[in-house]
Amino acid sequence: MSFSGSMAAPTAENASHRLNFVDPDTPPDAMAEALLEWGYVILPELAVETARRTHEELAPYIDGAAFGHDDFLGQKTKRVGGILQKSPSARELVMHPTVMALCERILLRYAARFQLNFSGVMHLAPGAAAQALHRDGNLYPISHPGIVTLTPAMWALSEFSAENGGTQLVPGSHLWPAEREPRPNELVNAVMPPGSVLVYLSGTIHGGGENRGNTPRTGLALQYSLGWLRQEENQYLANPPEVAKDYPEALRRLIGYDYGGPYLGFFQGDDPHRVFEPDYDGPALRSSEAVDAADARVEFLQSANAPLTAERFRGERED
Ligand SMILES: O=C(O)CCC(=O)C(=O)O
Repeated sequence: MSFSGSMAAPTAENASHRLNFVDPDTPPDAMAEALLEWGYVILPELAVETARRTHEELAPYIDGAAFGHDDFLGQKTKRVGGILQKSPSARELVMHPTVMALCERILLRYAARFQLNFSGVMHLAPGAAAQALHRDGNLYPISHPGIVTLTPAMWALSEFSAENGGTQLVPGSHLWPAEREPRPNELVNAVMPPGSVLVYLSGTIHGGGENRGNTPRTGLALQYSLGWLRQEENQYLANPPEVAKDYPEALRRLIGYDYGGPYLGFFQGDDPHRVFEPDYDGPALRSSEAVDAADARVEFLQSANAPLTAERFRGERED
């Protein structure tokens, strides 16, 4: 399969014709710039084998899941959460270095740490209706347009097509005024083969597509958020210490067994990582040098509504 992308800014004219495919080997700064420009990027076939294993490990849970009880959750959509405990391979996807590089460049502007916010399968059976378009950032009481609070990643575990409900997106909508509604020709479907990932922003308008085909569309949503925000999915219940102790330390920290910033989230006055080291007997500092150093680079928010644009991101690197 070949992909044609474009780094030109999205307009109503080009949005319906082109998808913002970015070669996974693109340097992370340029990838972040494309994400900030379009509000999303699709990285084709980034982790095909890991996604295949993840799908296989999650299949029994998807089979046993119930359909949604309302239109937003989808009467023909199955959802499965707590993915990390269920799928060892998903633990690799959640820490994929390319996705981490994007989160670092965007979320670490506003927080000393970023964290896993949500893990969930979104499985659209044939006949699933299109979901209402929305911005994930509306989870928090910060009006749009504003800072980036989330960088959601949607991994294609099956093929994503326009026919089977590939996520609908509105390119450029992360910078639109809140009241602007998309016209039909401004919508695109994320079309991507299994193992690809769609990464978008808290302000990007999107929603599950309509599945007009005869095979299910299965996506794995892994969302990341600023470390000082409450996580959408309770990661400590989804991954209690007796389970998380078997995960790599970097993953434990990513799901929240870490500071969210200086003085945020400590345990017994210290790094929450301490829960895995009962004999630890260091000083109870309520922060660490690494967190303090990261915090020193965080923008102190004069306003949560100052948008992060690609121009600003590019200009700062050129300075
Ligand atoms: O299924 C999808 O493609 C997106 C679903 C979504 O955005 C949601 O459930 O909030």
